[in-house]
Amino acid sequence: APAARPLPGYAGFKNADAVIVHSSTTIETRRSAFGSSVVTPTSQLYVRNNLPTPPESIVADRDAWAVQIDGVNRPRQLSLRELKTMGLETVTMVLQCSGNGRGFFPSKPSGTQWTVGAAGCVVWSGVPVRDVVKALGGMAGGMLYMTGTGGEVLPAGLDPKSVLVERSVPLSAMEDALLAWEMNGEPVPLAHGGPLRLIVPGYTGVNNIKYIKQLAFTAKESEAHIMSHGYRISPPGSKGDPSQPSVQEMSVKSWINSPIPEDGNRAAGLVQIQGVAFGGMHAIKGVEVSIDGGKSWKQARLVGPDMGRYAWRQFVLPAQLPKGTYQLASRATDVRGNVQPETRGENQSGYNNTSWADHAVTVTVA
Ligand code: MSS
Repeated sequence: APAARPLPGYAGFKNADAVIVHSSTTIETRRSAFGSSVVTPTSQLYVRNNLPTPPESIVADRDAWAVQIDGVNRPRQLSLRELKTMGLETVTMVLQCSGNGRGFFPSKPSGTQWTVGAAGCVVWSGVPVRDVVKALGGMAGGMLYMTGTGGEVLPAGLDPKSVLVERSVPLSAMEDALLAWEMNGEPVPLAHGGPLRLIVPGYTGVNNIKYIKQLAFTAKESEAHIMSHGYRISPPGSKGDPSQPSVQEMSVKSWINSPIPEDGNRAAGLVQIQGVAFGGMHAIKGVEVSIDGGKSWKQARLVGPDMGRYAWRQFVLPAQLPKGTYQLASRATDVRGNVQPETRGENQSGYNNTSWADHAVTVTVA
């Protein structure tokens, strides 16, 4: 086996045994490392950076970090110190890369070959965006989008629009959005967007802008390439363009984390089949588990605390498994009745894979 890549400096605090380092900007949580405790420890949460990580110096004096708020009646710059006086809320949210599950597309779309580990369930604390808007006199008229801009220093000599990390989401997403300075009980580490990150619950990873330097209410979507052409659901064989849907709301999905082939053979007998399930925008209603590749299903039990509709739930199905080979699959349903589909939605870049068949595992019990 090739030697594992070392952790990049900005992610040196990660648990090297719990992650797969794909590149200096992409780190995936191992399927075997998700555990059964709902919240994903920061030390094993995935990382996806579209640009080099900003220098550590931006987290040296966190309270001094400033974000420009535009598209409100009194636009101005606010420091993190000021934001902390304006409001406080906590939301537990599944942070999931739009490309999570890309590795299961037979077409092998270009990009990181994530399987299940470009996702985690994270507790975020910060000020509700709607409180900030209120404090600045309300939103200016005619605005349709909330547009967040990342604070990276852009590589010189390039058209800024081609590299800038800037994303627009519909105004409806503002309702539960936060400007967050804390995650999992600690100041947000630089690797995950500290000192300040935009959190858009229910929306795919890319919409959650790290080291946010500008939050604007706008009449139009951002013209940055990452918005206009990147992260679009393009038909296979075509290029992204602004007419195609952008990756936004997540939909219902689940997968099994134990038993899995990576953990070696299980002893025959009672096995606790377990995994995670989330609805994206809506809470999970139930999860079914199959041991025969989807021919028959049994209702699993939801385990542990319910951290709200944007969080994931652990599920378990106890099963007596005699010696043999089993195809284990899980299929989640949200409270709106949306059922996780059998097949992926084909698209050029391998986004939004929620197929239960793709996420099934073949396990041998000896
Ligand atoms: N932000 C910024 N500023 N930059 C970058 O690069 N990326 C994205 C988000 N945000 C970025 C941002 C992505 S793309 C993702 S996923 C996320 O983030 C991740 O996170 P973490 O913390 O995990 O790293 Mo895909 O859809």
